[in-house]
Amino acid sequence: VPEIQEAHHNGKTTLWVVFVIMVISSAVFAGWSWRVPVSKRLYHVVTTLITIFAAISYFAMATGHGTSFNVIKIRHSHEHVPDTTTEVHRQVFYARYIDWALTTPLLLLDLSLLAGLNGGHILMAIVADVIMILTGLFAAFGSEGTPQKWGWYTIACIAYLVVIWHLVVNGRAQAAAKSNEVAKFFFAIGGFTILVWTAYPIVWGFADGARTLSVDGEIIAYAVLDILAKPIFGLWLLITHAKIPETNVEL
Ligand code: RET
Repeated sequence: VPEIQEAHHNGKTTLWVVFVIMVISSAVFAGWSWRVPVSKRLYHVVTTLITIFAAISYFAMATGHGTSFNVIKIRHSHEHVPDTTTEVHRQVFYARYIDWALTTPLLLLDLSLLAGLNGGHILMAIVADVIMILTGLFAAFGSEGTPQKWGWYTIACIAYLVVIWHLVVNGRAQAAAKSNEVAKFFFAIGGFTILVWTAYPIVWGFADGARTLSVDGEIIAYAVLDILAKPIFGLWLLITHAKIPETNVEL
């Protein structure tokens, strides 16, 4: 009999709660965008799309879709008798990766516009980010639990370092060129982003990686991070954008 690792009551409830939070955030951000002139709506549009994608993804997960079981075969070797295997079937919510593949580029776009990054740097950061998410997806369904999955994980982490590089080096330099206030705000919200984002690969390591965190624990951990990375990030960005005219983008 395989060991089944899947969502239970607490996990499922959490998915619904976050779904509702994402819907409310989307409504607030969309309503807010109508109150600013069309030419100043870019951050509002990007930020609203982020929570709309998240709401769709959470709806899928809460209704039991966007998920699949990863079958891990664990081999046990014994002396004198043939090897035996046991199986772990762990639920993986691949809907998350679809969400992240769309929303993390949009979050980076928000930060890039804020800093005033040029097109080449924006594209590089976003491509590295998409590579990070897709290789993370390969890691999650990693080859029946073989060490190869940590290979994919390593590639994803390297791609993540490229993303951070763009924010820390290019982002800060460009933001400083805009104004002192923009530089300060970029440092704060960029630092917040790096802290929150870095928690994802850590949670992953205990959840899909080592499988020591239960599926419910994983859902709750990602729920907290998703709320920080999307609605809280968005609120902070839009409120501050309204206060600092140099954050305006003419696009
Ligand atoms: C994975 C596993 C492989 C290694 C790395 C990861 C990084 C994920 C990140 C996700 C960020 C998500 C956000 C979501 C929405 O709000 C794919 C977990 C480095 C950084 C911000």
